[in-house]
Amino acid sequence: MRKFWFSIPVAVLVLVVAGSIPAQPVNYAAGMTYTADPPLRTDWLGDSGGELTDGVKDWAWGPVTGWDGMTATNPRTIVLDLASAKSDIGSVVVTVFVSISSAVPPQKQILVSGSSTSATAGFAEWGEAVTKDTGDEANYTYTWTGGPFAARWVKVILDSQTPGSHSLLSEIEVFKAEGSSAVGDEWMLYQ
Ligand SMILES: [Ca+2]
Repeated sequence: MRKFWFSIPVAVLVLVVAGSIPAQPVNYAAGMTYTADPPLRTDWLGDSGGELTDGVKDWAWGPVTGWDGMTATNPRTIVLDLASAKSDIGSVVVTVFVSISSAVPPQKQILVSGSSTSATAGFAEWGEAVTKDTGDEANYTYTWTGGPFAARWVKVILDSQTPGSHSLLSEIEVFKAEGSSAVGDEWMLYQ
């Protein structure tokens, strides 16, 4: 009996501690490769090849890459290769650099689609990534949620605000759908 009464508070404590730590979202896009169509203007902002998946998204020119509005047609697409098939993509977040004073506007629209076939075929449209246009000089976060969906390749399609406008971005994240863990479910019983 003594052992029984000792073990219950310890078990509750473990559940409380485990339940209070928010799970870190899994970003499937981290460090992954991508292709762009039309090609990114690499001589201009200097994307060394991985700026959109390197985790750096400060509001500054350094982490930014994209398309020069004077030369790139709309729409402008990025296809991320997640390296292996995923079954549970829950959200996609695109960080867009906006500087009105430098003539870099928000995007008119960003659409998200996914494919399990290849980087060039089999894409199903998932929906629009939306943001709140604050008018600020800031990064705008365009977010699509609606999964879980399966895919290996994720495409984002940007339409600039008006023809001739730049599309500049610093990061694309593809998050695993959040699900409740077994520990989380047990913790709920104690609330
Ligand atoms: Ca980045």
